[in-house]
Amino acid sequence: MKSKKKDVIAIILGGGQGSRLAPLTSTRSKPAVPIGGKYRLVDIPISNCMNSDIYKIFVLTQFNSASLNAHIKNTFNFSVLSESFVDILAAEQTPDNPTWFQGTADAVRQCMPYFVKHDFEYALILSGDQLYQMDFNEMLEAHINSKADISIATLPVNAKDAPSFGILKSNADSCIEAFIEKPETALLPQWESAVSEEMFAKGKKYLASMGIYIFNRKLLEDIMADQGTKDFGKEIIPQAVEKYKILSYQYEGYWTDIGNIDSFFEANIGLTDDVPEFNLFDNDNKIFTRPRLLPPSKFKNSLINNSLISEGCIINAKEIKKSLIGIRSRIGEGTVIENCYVMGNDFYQDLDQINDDIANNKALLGIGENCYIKNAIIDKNVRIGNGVSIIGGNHLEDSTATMYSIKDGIIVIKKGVVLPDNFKI
Ligand code: ADQ
Ligand code: ADP
Repeated sequence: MKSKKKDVIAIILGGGQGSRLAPLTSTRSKPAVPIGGKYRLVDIPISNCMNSDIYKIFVLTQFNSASLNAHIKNTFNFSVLSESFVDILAAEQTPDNPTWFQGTADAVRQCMPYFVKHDFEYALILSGDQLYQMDFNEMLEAHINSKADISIATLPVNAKDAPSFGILKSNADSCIEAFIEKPETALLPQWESAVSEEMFAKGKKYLASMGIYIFNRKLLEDIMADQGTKDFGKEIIPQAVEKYKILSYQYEGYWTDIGNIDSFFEANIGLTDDVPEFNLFDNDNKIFTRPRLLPPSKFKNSLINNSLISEGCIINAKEIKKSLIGIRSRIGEGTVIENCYVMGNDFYQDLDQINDDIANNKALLGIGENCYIKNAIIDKNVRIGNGVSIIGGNHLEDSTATMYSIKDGIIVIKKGVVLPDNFKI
């Protein structure tokens, strides 16, 4: 293991209510949502920290789910390294704080007593719902060299995306002179920046905040002493622009927000591209996750194209294309799966359980025979019978039912539900 960065703590904002990722977040906290077939959302920022030698990591979450605790405890056990940890800090009611975290800054404020117990000079504040690989040391070096009080990682975006982000303007020294959180489209002409020719050609003329911040410790402590501010994007950063030196650390690599069902689905399916923008097959930038000691996946008569198949699967499907198949998935003969993220299962059924289910006419864990599933997310531990058809697409309106939700044409089958034979959506 590489040497540790002693003077940095990382604070991962693990999520508010998680409503934009519902129903994936209805039984678990956002950082525990599975991605990429075998990972969890929180693995991305934690791996970026580890790849940058940062080993003092806090994950702030609105509620503390059993799955998040188990995952962190079993995966990121740095106890052999002194002063190295991944700690989950969940919103808690205390006599001073009767409420949940009221926003990103409030989450950091409520957890300050835990941070200040540690030795650090810089706090690296990260979002928990982004897919990217970034060396935070380069950003830290730029922050230190420029003698900034705060640094914000930024990237050029186009006019369609700009209203979803904090947009800023910087001077020739890359110091931020103005910042607006999520501007209306009508205001955009005032917020154009000078960007590289390559970015300009793509229409990416606006510099967006990636929600990745470095604060000097003393300044963070001072800012957090003001009880009135609840949010970094809406209050702290716009107010700080007037008072402090804020560096725009420009990044041009792959980065995407995965905070809602549509972007989460697109980012996952993007991993099945011939050359995905997010590289899981990288010797240096590994994505760390829980090692599960599962058997190799087994296939029979299946045609598989542009798909990621995780460990421990039993696959007899006819065809799988442009899909991610999660750990321990079982897929029956004749089934076709297209453009889907199947999250897999937490356990296998033994033969007795399988025989009981067959005797009781209950669908087995996994996906049955002769199903057709397209444009869908299948959460964990789902039982889909035979002859089931689930076809998502823009022809469907957003809706929520007991067993599934539809968002932006993507059908999300909820965790643990049973869809009987010949069920159709
Ligand atoms: P948003 O992503 O819209 O904009 P926000 O919803 O506040 O901002 O979320 C930032 C991160 O904090 C997310 O990972 C979220 O899950 C987490 N979070 C939100 N509320 C939380 C809470 N109460 N407790 C713990 N974690 C919480 C921000 C910035 C923009 C910037 C974009 C880039 O405000 O300026 O452009 O990020 O994505
Ligand atoms: P999620 O992916 O939804 O966050 P959890 O992590 O809470 O799920 O659940 C995963 C854990 O639950 C695994 O460790 C698995 O061993 C266990 N588990 C869940 N259901 C069963 C079951 N029916 N039989 C055995 N183990 C189970």
